[in-house]
Amino acid sequence: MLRPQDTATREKKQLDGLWRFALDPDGEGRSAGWYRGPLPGRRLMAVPASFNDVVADAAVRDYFGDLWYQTVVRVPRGWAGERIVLNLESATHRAVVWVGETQVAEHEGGYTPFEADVTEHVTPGEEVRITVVVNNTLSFRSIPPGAVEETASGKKQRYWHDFFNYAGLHRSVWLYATPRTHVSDLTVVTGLDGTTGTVGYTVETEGGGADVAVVLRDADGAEVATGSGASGTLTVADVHRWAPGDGYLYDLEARLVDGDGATADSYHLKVGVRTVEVRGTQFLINGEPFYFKGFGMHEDHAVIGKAHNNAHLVNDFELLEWIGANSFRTSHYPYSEDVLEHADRQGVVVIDETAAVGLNMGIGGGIFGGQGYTTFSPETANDVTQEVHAQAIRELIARDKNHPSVVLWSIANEPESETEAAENYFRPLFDVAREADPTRPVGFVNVMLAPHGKCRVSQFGDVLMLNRYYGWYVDTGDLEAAEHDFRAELDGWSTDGKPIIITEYGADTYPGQHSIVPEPWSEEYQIAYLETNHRVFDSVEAVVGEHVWNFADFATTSGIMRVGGNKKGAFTRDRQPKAAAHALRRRWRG
Ligand code: BDP
Repeated sequence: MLRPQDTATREKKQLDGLWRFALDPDGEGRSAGWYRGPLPGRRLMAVPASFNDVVADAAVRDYFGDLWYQTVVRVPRGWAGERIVLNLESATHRAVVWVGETQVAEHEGGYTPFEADVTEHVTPGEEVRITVVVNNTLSFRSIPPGAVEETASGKKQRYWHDFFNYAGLHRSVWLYATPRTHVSDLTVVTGLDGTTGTVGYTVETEGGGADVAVVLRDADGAEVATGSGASGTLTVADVHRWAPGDGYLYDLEARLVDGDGATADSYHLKVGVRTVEVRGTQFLINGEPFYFKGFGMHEDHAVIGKAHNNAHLVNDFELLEWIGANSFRTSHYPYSEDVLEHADRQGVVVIDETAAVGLNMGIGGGIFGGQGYTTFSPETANDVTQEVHAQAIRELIARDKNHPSVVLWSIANEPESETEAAENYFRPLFDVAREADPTRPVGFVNVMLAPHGKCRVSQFGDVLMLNRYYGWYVDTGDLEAAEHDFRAELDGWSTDGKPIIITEYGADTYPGQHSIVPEPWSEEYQIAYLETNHRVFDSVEAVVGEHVWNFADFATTSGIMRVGGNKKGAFTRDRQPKAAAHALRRRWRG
């Protein structure tokens, strides 16, 4: 799906702002037809935002079920005769959308966009009511999974991922207009042959016959290549490569040309010319070995929760630059497209992950064992779940396939992977990813419970991504043992002959907690822990990356393992450096 754009033939209108908002604890809104008129009550909600922390009420924060959003918008009068589309960048975790009294869209999955052609339901120049019912309940049929359990105090939402289940309209909502004959999709695949770059392109069209013309311009706007036809390959002599630290972008314009030679539609795509390849234990970008330095992150901020915000976006990237990070993982869900576009521009490398987190009943919220369910079974994660998961992979790749920053797909974080059931569940999902994108490596993130020799899913990945907490969850406080045990495990993984990225290692640290002796939770221990891990990585050739868990402290479910959130950040939640941030900066910037 193409992002809404303003071009010579297109116009977009952002619907962000204050929307009417109502919780629906009795689940009556759908049958009562709340979309037929103004929502009950007087509450307003910011869009984009997670609703949870905006309202000062525990019952709202922990609410699960249907939540309703509504706005009234005037359709620009200049859009008469155009195709008009309503686009939601994310509705967590699912939604139904009405325009006036007509249902126009339904979508499962909280972190990928969806849209509806609403041309027949709106009149340019007039107002229209848009109502969205978002549902944030997690079940064994959702990605991520969860369960609603009966407790002495009523029904409670349970889930097995270690971050707060923020929900709502986290990203922008758009109304946009395109010509009836329009570009509906665009795919590029880039290559390098010495100093010559290639840009293979495919343009999909809807709404009638038109010829396709493409133009590639450099960052200064000078034309460097042209092509015609729905697909083809452009060559660029003396290409300026997209590379880590050098986010050089060309602009590809796809134009539909009608019988008179006039432009019927125009769409622009930023293109970074680079290659990605796994060779033996190396991860190559533009044919050169790349070492990942950075973090697993979260979209997580005070008040707005998981909402996208441009000031926070720029600030987080400034901090990545300050500390010397060259990459991050979108743990544990697809991030806003604004994040990917910024990574493209900044030359920051991204491991792009689906929202499949918590598919492991051996672990939950940092606590091992005893979750009371079997991960894969007809009643828990089953064929239906697998199809929802497959769709999540397809939608992630469809959205992000053209970003040069994205070099690797992660189809799940720490799922159960040591059983036959896991092997059967995941085998076809790797095929789904490779079919959707034959050009990038695919992997999943392995958990400590499935070490080398026991994991039955890592055989399918091109890269090994390992989350390991030697010195924290195991060998707690004993860094000497941690160093020994971690190295021994990595020696095992090294025999697989694939690159290893340590996608998580980290120690909870309470800022301001100090200790002369190696005391977990102290700032000194976090540094000593990281240094121990780094000694191990530096001694294992197959290790091609280190992503500290986490970039910043973040909100999670409350419990005996967490003090005001997960405190493994190098930065605090409000982005102040802990001592470890300075230590990482010394290592990464030299
Ligand atoms: C891993 C998870 C991550 C957690 C982290 C932790 O991948 O989401 O937050 O450990 O325990 O299990 O801090």
